[in-house]
Amino acid sequence: PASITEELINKYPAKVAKKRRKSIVANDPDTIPEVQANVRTVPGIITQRGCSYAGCKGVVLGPTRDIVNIVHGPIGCSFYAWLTRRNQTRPETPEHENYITYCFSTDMQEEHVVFGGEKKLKVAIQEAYDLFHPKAIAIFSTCPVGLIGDDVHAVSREMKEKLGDCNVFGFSCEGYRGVSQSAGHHIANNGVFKHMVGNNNEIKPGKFKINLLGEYNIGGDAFEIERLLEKSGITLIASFSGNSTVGAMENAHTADLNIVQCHRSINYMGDMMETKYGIPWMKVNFVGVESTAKSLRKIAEYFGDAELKAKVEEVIAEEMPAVKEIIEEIRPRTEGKTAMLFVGGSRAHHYQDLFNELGMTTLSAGYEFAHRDDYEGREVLPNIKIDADSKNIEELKVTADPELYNPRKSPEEIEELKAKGLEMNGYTGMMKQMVHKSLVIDDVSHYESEKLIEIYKPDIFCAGIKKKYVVQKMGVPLKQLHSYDYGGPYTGFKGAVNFYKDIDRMVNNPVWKMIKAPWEKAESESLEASYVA
Ligand code: CFM
Ligand code: HCA
Repeated sequence: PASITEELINKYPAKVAKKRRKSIVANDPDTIPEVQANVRTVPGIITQRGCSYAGCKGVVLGPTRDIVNIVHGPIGCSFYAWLTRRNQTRPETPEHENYITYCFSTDMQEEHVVFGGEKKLKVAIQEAYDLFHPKAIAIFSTCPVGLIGDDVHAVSREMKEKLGDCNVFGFSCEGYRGVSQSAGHHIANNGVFKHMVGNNNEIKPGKFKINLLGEYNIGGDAFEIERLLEKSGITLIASFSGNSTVGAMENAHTADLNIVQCHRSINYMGDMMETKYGIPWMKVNFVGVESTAKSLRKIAEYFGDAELKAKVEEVIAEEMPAVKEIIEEIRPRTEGKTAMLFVGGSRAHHYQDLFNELGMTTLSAGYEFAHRDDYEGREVLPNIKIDADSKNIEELKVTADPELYNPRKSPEEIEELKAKGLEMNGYTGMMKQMVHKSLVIDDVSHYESEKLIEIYKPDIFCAGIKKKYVVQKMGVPLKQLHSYDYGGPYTGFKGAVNFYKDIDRMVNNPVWKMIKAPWEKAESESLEASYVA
C-alpha cells in the first residue's frame, strides 16, 4: 500500500500530494495510524462532499415531518434539497401534518442580495404560518444570507413572538460555514437542542424508554428498527430525526438511554443530553444481522432487566432463521468478492458488516466528511487539533439542568457496563474493524477513486450519485449507499435480506463483463484515441 498511495498521488503537484498523503493510510487495526480528516478539500480536486446547509437542512432537520423548513436563499439551494434525500415518514393518519413533500423558499433575488432579505423572510414565515399553522418553523441560511448579514435569528425571535403559538428558530448554516456537511450537523444539533429538546415534560408510559439518535429513515431503515424495538418491548420516545415529530423531540429528555446509529451527525446531541439531563448514550449499529442482534442485546444489558433480556433473545431467535436461509443460498455466490466503500460519515463503516456477512472483503474505505474519531475511535478526541474552520462553529456551553438533571446510571454502573463490553459514550471507529493493510482514505478524490478501481478492480464500489455512472462505465457496479439506488430498507433482519439479494444481483450480473474498462481496451480503440480521430 505504500507504493499504491504513491501511485494515487504521484500526478498531483507536490503541495497537493503532500496534503493528500496524510489522508491516505494503510490500516493497522492494532496500532491505528492517524488519518487526516475534516480539513478543507484542495481547490480544483473533485470531491463528493456537500455543504453545511446540506448537513443542517437536508440531513438533520429535513426528516422531521411537522416542521416547516424554510430555506432563506436563492431557489437553487431549496430545489437541491427537495426530496433528493430519501428520508421516509409515516404520519399517524393521512390528516396529520407532513411538510416533507413541500419546498419552502424565500426565492432570494439579486435585489435582496443588494438591499437585504429580512423583510422577505418575515413575509415568507407569515405566509407559511397562515397556510399551515405548523407547530414549528425553521429557517435555514444559505451562503448569500451570511455574506449580506441578514439576521435570521432576530427575524425568528420577532416572528415567534408575533405568531404566539409557533416555535420559530433559525440556523446559521451557510454552505461555507465549515469544510463539509459535518459543520451543518453540529449547527443543527445545537439548534434542536436549544429550541426543541426539553419543551415538553409529559411522562409517557413505558418501562424501557430510549431515543434513537442519528437514524434518518432513508429507504425506510427506521421503520425496520422501530419494528424490532417494539417487538422487544422497548419504547421509542424520539428519533433524531427519521420518521420523527416536533412533539417527540421536545419530549426526548424523558428517555433513559440514547442509542446512536450515525455517530458523526449527532454525537453532539448525545453529549449535550447527557450533561444537561443525565441520559447516557451508547453506540449501536442496526446495519448487519450480527450487529443488529448485538445492538438489541446491548440495550437489554443497559437496562439490566431479565425479562427484557429474554424478550430480546426471543426476538433474535424468531428473526434469524429467515435470514440464515437467504444467506446460505447467496453466500456461495458472493464469497471472496471484494468491495470499496466511500460514503458520508458513517455508512462506509457500518456497511462493512453486511459485506462481511456476504463473505466479501473491504479492500479500501473512507468517509467524505467524518472526523478522526470516526476512523480512529473517540479515544483520539483530546488529540484532535481544533483548526480555524472548526472554531467557526459554536460550541454550546451546556450545564446540568437544575430541575431535570437526573443521572440514569451512577459512574460505577457506567463502569460496570463498560466492563461488560458496552461502549458507553464511546465509539471505536472504522479502522479497528478493518483488515491489516486495507487502505483508509478520507475525502477520496475522483482521480484517486479511478486509480483505485484500476489497481484493485473491486467487484463492487459503494458511493453516491456523483460517482455512480463514471464507475459503472469502468465495468464495475456501483451501489449507492446514500439513496440505496431507490431500494432498502437495509437495517435490521429484513433489511439485511434486502441487501444480500441486491448485492448478489449486482456482483453476479453478467452485464459487467460485457463492458470493456478503459484499461482493457487496446490502444487503438481507447477513448483518447477515438477523441483524437
Ligand atoms: Fe450519518 Fe446519514 Fe451518513 Fe450523514 Fe449524509 Fe445520509 Fe451518508 Mo448521504 S447522516 S453521515 S450527512 S449516516 S445524507 S443518512 S447517506 S452522506 S453516510
Ligand atoms: C447530501 C445528501 C446525500 C447525497 C448523496 C449522493 C444523500 O450530502 O447532501 O451524493 O448521492 O445521502 O442524499 O449525502
